[in-house]
Amino acid sequence: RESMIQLAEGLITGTVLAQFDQLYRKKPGMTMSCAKLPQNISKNRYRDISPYDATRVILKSHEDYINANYINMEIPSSSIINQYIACQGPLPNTCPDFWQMTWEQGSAMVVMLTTQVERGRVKCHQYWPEPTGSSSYGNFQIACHSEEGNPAYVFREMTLTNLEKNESRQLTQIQYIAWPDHGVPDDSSDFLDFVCLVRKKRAGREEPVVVHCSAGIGRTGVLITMETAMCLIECNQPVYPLDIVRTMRDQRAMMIQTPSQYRFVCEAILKVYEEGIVKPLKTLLHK
Ligand code: PTR
Ligand code: PTR
Repeated sequence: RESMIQLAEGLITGTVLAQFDQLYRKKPGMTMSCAKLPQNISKNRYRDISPYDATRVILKSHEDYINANYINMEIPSSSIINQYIACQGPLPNTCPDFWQMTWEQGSAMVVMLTTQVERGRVKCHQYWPEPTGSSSYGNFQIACHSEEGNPAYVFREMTLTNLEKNESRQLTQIQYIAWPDHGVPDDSSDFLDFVCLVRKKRAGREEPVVVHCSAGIGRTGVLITMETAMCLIECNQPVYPLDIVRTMRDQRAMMIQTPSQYRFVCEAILKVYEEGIVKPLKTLLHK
């Protein structure tokens, strides 16, 4: 409760945003040299967005690079550690790597926070087939069985097959549509419903949830902050958003990109605290 009063006051006085502005974007001393190796240059969507070497996801193959970091968010006084992989939106040449990572890390959920094209620019390659088709990406075959949703988000159920091992797994992709990069979601209730869905889908599973937008920092950072805050509120723990951002930036640089994104998430945290939003899954699915 005290942390919430502090947050509300800080939003009014402006100290919350001032502290965000002062926080380091990259953790001092962390290197990002793997991203700059000649053979990896073409695997980065943006020249200025690279993963830390220390926390990058390493593919189990000779060419082991992908622009992705592990992000672990521990909830104090509970046994909960929410695990994520934050990554960039796949490029045409990195789709096989993306599916290899998802397979090797055992992820059963992919959260996508961008559309493929925004303002006439490509933000993410469509790395899955149209429903109800299937496509191959390197050693992986993806079949998309269904697609349903509402104006704010879409669900897709997929089967991921490792063609070398001849093994298959189910996977859900949830895509949030109404959220341009460098911006904030059009509607915070839709966004909160979406984060509730992620929480419910994750329930009881330990594997990391793969989260991406275009660069994998701005919108991805907002989502992870929000889920962490919801979890803290559920566990009756204080919520200090700046600490959440710092913990994320210690694992992937630049998480949460703009002050307006930070303000948005702080206001959404207050809203969850005040309204105690934890809706039943059914009401979310059939809106
Ligand atoms: N800085 C980017 C790079 O290093 O590749 C170039 C870039 C800049 C790419 C802005 C995309 C950018 O965002 P938008 O597509 O929204 O203009
Ligand atoms: N060079 C790009 C820029 O600064 O515009 C990199 C970039 C692109 C950074 C998109 C963040 C972006 O947003 P998001 O992480 O939400 O996709």
